[in-house]
Amino acid sequence: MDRNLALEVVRVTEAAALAAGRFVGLGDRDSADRAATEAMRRTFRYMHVDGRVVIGEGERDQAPMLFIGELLGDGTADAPKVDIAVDPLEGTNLCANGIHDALAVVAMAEHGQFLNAPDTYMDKIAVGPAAKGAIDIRRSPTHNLAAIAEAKRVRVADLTAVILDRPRHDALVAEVRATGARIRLISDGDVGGALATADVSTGIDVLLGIGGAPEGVLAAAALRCMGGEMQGVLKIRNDAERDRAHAMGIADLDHVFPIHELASGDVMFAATGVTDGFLLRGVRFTGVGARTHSIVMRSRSGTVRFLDTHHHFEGHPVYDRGGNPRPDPAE
Ligand code: VTB
Repeated sequence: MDRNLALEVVRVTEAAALAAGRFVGLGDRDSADRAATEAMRRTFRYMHVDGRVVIGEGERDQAPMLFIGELLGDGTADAPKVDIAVDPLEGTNLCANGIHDALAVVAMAEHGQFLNAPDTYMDKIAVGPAAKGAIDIRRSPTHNLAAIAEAKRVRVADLTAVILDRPRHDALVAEVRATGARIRLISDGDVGGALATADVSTGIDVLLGIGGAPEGVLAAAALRCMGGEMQGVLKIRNDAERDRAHAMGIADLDHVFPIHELASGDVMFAATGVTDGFLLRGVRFTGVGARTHSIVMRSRSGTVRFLDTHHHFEGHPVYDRGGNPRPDPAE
């Protein structure tokens, strides 16, 4: 993959964040998600890739756009073939309620490098580079926190864990509290929580608990680029989910996915803040346009870029007109 693609793909997350940014706090999660999805899909048509969605808004029959299997990019003969993982609005509730860490997210890899994750839950543990090698999801949270503290040369009481605020995590929260470690409960958005572990400025040391499996692949892509580590185990709740996992080629449902099985090879990741979050500021509209804050990175070089972009709507290219060899099937 051309290294410039990473800088191209940030346009896509910026466009999605700008679209969702209009819906912050309006209490309408579906419209916010639709706006982000439409903007992302339109902007992708201007990228010189022959892409296929592997993590998206759902199966073709439930998702009108960015469904799994959808082709993205200009699709010309010399375009690089890539697999694309998207979450146009990670944290639809966060956006609708105007709270912390709603993001627009895209990851890209060469064909076959992302886990084709079913839309089920996944138990996750994620840490930044300073605790790489210290985690083992098969061991207890108590054990992992002690190992992370040792790797970081701090006390367990100095650590902060991010955990999704859900009843399913009551026992986890009680156990973490018993170790003396601190907790940031988040109402949604564990991709943002995972990203936060890899940057010391956030004060977050580890993400623990059960969230979406597709979000696990996006988090793994980000942490590959940032030199962190992550492990995941699918949490299957019923026969339908079991069948879906099997259909996607996962035979052993108890398998521990190390980060390299979630996202392998040369990976690119971009995210733009919709609301202010751990790492990124949200969209701010100005009289003439808007400012967005994004992170763009590649696993091969390990370069992490933060982009503070000033958008001027008057001079903005019209993304949905002409010049595209791959016709839009919706038009
Ligand atoms: C998870 C998490 C996401 O939604 O998918 C969560 O990974 C849904 O969990 O980051 P519940 O079914 O318990 O609500 C997010 O928080 C936001 O999409």
